[in-house]
Amino acid sequence: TKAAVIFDLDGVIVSTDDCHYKAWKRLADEEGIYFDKEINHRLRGVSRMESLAIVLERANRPYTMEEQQALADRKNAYYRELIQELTPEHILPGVRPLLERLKQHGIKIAIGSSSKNSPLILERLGLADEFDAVVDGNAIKNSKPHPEVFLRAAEKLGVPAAQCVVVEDADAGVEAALAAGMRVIGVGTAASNERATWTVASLADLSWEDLAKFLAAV
Ligand code: G16
Ligand code: MG
Repeated sequence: TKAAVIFDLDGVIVSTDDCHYKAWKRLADEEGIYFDKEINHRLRGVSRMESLAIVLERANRPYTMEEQQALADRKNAYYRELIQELTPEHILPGVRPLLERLKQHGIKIAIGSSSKNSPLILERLGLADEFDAVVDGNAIKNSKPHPEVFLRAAEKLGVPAAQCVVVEDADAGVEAALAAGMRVIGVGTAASNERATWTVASLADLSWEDLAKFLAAV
């Protein structure tokens, strides 16, 4: 197969989405801004500043640009405190065996994440050297649903976009992959996304035989 696989990080490799929720919730509570899991859902795959704009929709006063930057920095400090606790045991079920299979078959793998904290997360998980390419929030101008992150990953892998398959948990990420001209496997929250090419509840449920067939068709 000529295919390559690009993995989203948060929600696919590791459940940092709960850490994001806790950090935004702490910030919102301190600022007296209403925030719940439903609003949090809209932040998946979206950049930090765009996430803040969504959180501030419920604010009862305007925030200056300087204040917004300070809020984003504060949220990130809370978030980094939480992700310090990550260990290789937090890698989601099914991920490790899948990465091993892909490597055995010479299929290139990459990370395509909106998160500027990707290097720290990969390091905490012991996955810093596992991928052929990592493109994260530090390298891109436009966050998902813009295709930039996945297009850059394909470029770094040296594989045409049409031969890349993306694994995503967020609707914004599914749209980004499709906009990049890639096929997309929706997992977790995106398992119910009808726009995804293929869906599985969890990577632990993905059979290698089925995936191999899917990749061979690319
Ligand atoms: C992740 C999360 C988003 C988060 C974004 C930016 O993207 O899903 O909720 O807002 O990163 O994170 P940071 O503040 O760490 O730069 P992905 O693409 O890995 O799912
Ligand atoms: Mg995600």
